[in-house]
Amino acid sequence: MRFEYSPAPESRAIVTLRDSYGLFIGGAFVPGSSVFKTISPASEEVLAEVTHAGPEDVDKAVAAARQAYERTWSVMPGRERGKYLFRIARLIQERARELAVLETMDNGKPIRESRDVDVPLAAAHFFYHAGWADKLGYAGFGPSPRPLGVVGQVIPWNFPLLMLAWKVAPALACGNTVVLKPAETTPLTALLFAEICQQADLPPGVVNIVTGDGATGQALVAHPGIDKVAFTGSTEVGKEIARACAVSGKRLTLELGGKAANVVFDDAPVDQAVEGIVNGIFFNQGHVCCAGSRLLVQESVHDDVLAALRRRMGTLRLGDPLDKNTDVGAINSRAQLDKITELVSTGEAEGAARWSAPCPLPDRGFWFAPTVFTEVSQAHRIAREEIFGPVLSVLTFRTPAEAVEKANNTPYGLSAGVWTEKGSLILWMASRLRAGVVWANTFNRFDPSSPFGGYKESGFGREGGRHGLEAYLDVTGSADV
Ligand code: TAP
Repeated sequence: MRFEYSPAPESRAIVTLRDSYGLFIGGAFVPGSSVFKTISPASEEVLAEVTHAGPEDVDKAVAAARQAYERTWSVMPGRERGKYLFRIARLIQERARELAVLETMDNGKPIRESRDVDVPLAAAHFFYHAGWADKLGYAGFGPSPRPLGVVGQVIPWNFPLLMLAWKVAPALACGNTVVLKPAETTPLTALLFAEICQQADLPPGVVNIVTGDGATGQALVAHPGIDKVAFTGSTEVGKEIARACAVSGKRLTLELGGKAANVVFDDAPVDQAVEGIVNGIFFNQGHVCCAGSRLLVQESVHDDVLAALRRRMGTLRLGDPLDKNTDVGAINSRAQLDKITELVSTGEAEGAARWSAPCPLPDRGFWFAPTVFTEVSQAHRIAREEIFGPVLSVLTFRTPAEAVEKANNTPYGLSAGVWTEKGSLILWMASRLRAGVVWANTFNRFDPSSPFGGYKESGFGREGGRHGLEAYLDVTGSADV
């Protein structure tokens, strides 16, 4: 039986868009060298004009961050810094609906996800790190770990506000100041966050936000006034940044791409596993670094799992991201849609069997129907490369050892999932999977106290938890590291 849903759109009235946004430097919005437009990927409507930061603007932002670091933030006691972080966390909660609607408008993700995942988790990161600010001496890094200085942070478009929180909260808690560059296609919630910093009376220059494209990011990471670079994005750009930072003395953490295996054993409850598979690859349109984009299913249950999966995919509702019933929103940009389309055609050309959910696609905007490929071999590009879209590649295995070998047969190592009733098998698998996070009988669960990061080409360094603090502290010379 199929239920018909009436439209349930979230109102846009809570968001006040400005026609034009400046750069956030030294606690104020200032003009920059040129401007660009940010659009809604669901309708292609122009939302606002945003400033492009050139090298001279990046210079000003770094100078503001240095001054704030030296005069205010690094000398402020941790308990005082913590109060600002608590204030920011509460303001994110107070303005949660506004942030969620704006995120959905600029990014294209369903409001259900920005409202229930992105924004609450962003607030949770500030709450969590606020608690650490006055306890760094008890975190096991020695009695007085020191901040690093000015941090340059570059983030992608898939979780704009959440990635900002992952970066800004620990940096500030540890006594650093930041210059952050959001992605070109999703700058608006970072600019609203700048307003929240003003509302929280955060001292000017502690957080600076420079909008722009890859060239702005390049100018930021190469700037000699930066002490540490924190980057989340593609492996390709991550490698470029690693080269740019080599021998500069800058500290570096890289959170890069992934091609996670979601491994389903024959004793797993099929309906629960199917929910996990759907959440693993279709959450946020598959624009997730740790997406379960390779399904490894035990051969004996392949047909049952695939039949249940296709049935479930047939019920996914694709469309207006602001509709509270929408499961799958818009692809973030035309460029990303072209990339997904190209990789899907290579899957077909290389002989894999494609099945896409029979959902109508809106006329305007960027859309891709949830898609699953069977008859995939490990050599196919769709099994090796990160698609970063709602596309699942299915492979089979017979034994746990074969599952481990296939799961680890990737240059990436960010996450993995295991579905089985047997606790011993979960532990056996977890100790052999080369992935930063292994989920058991669930997928895509995040918590600020849990470190997140990769192996191999998925990057290095951890974000979240006590491990994440270390990336923002100078712990050299501490006795009990
Ligand atoms: P990228 O193209 O790498 O862009 C990431 C950020 O870097 C953007 O702000 C981008 O600016 C900027 N950038 C581009 N070229 C640069 C350069 N040469 N120097 C410095 N900065 C530069 O990635 P994306 O397409 O936005 O994001 C998708 C990727 O992020 C996927 O591979 C995904 O797996 C990864 N990701 C990883 C994680 C974790 S935690 N591991 C989390 C989320 C996403 P523009 O936007 O202006 O191009």
